[in-house]
Amino acid sequence: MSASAPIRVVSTEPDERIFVTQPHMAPLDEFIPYLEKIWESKVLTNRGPFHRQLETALCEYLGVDHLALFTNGTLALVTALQALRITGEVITTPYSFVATAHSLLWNGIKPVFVDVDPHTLNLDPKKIEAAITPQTTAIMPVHCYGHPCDVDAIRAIADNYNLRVIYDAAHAFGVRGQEGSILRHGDLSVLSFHATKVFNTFEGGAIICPDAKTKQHIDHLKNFGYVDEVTVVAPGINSKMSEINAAFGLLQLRHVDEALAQRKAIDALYRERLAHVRGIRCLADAGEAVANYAYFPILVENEYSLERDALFEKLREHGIVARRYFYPLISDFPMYRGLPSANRENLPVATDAARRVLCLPIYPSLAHEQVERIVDIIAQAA
Ligand code: T4K
Repeated sequence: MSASAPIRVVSTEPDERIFVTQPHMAPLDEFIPYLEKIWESKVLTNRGPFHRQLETALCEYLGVDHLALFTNGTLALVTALQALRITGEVITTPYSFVATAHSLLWNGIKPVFVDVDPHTLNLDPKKIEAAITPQTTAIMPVHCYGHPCDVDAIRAIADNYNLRVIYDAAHAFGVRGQEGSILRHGDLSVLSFHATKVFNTFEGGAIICPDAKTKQHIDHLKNFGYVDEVTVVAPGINSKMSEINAAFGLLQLRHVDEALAQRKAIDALYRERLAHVRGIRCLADAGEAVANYAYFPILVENEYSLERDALFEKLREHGIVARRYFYPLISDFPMYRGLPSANRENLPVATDAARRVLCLPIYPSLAHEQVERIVDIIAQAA
C-alpha cells in the first residue's frame, strides 16, 4: 500500500443493544493536544512525563500517598504478591473475576477459598480463621462491586496471625469509607483501569503503596527489576503503563466526577423502580461514605417468577446484555475445582449468589429512559 492510500477502516454496524457497561471517554478533541506532546517529545514509555503526572494526580484524587501505575490490574496483582514475597497459601474469595486467583497461581501460590458474607458478597471475616494453616501467609480480599470489605475485622485477623493483606480493589476506584480512602487499607491495594471500569485508561492498573520505599521496589519490579543501566535487583516483569495510556488517564480524571454523578443517578433510579418488583433484591451498599456505583447487581430471589438464567435470556431477547458477574465461581473453573476449599459445601453463600446474581447495565451515558425500559422488562416478567 502506498503512503497516500486511504486507510480502510473495518466497517462496524451500529449495535443497538445495551451492554452491561460502556467505557466513559473524554471528548476526542481534548485528547489531541496530549498526543501532540507525545509526538513532539518522542517519549512513549518508561516513566515519561505523563506517567509521572498521572501518578501524582491519582494520589491527590484518591487520597493516597504513593501509587505505581501498571499496564493492567492483573499484572499489578501478580507484582503486588511478588513485592511482599508471598508464598505458600493465600486466603481469598471465590466470588470475583478469575484474575484474583490467577495472580496467585502465576506466583506458585495455593489459593484457599473462603465463603462470602451474604449482605456484601465480600470475603466473610468470620470464616477466615478456620481456613488458616501454618502455610498461610496472606489474605487477598476483593472489594466486590466497589463495596468495601470489613477492613477492620480483616486487619485484626491478619495482625493476630501475622499475615499480609493485599486488597484486590479493581472495582474500588474513588471509594471512601468513614475514615477516608478504602485504598489505604491492607499492605497493598490494587486497582484496575480497564475499559469496563469507572475510571479507565483503555487498559491499566495501579498498586497503592504505603511508603516511598515500597513504591520504589514495585517500580523496579514492573521494569524488569532494573535499578539502573547495570543493576538488576529482581527477576521483574515489564508491566509499565505507556505514555499514551497515562495521558488519556490525565484527561479522564478531569471528567471522572461528572461520570460518577451520572452513575449515582442511575443507581438511585434502579433502586427506586426495582423496590416495587417482588423477588428482585438490589445489593445494598456496604456502608461506604462515598460509593462509585461501578456495577448494579441484583439478586433474583425465589419469589420472582423466573429463575436468574431465564431473566438473563429474556433481557437478551430485548437487546439488554446484562452479565452474570460472578458466575461461575472462580472455584468452579478447572484449574481450581480440585482444591479442597473449592468444594461447594465450603462455599454455600457464594454458590447461592452466583446462581442468583445479574449485573444490570450501568454507565454514565445510559439514558434514564433506557433504565426505565430495563426495569419494565424485569417487572413485566415478574
Ligand atoms: N480483579 C477483579 C476483581 C476484576 O474484576 C478484574 C477485571 C481484575 C482483577 C483484572 O483487572 P484487569 O487486568 O482487567 O485490569 C471484564 C474485564 O475484561 C475485566 O477487566 C473485569 N475485571 C471483568 C469483571 O469484566 P469481560 O470478559 O466481562 O469483558 P467484556 O469484554 O465482555 O466487556 C463487557 C462489556 O463491556 C461488553 O459487553 C461491552 C463493553 N465494552 C467492553 C470493552 C472491553 C465496551 O463497550 N468496550 C470495550 O472496550 O471482562
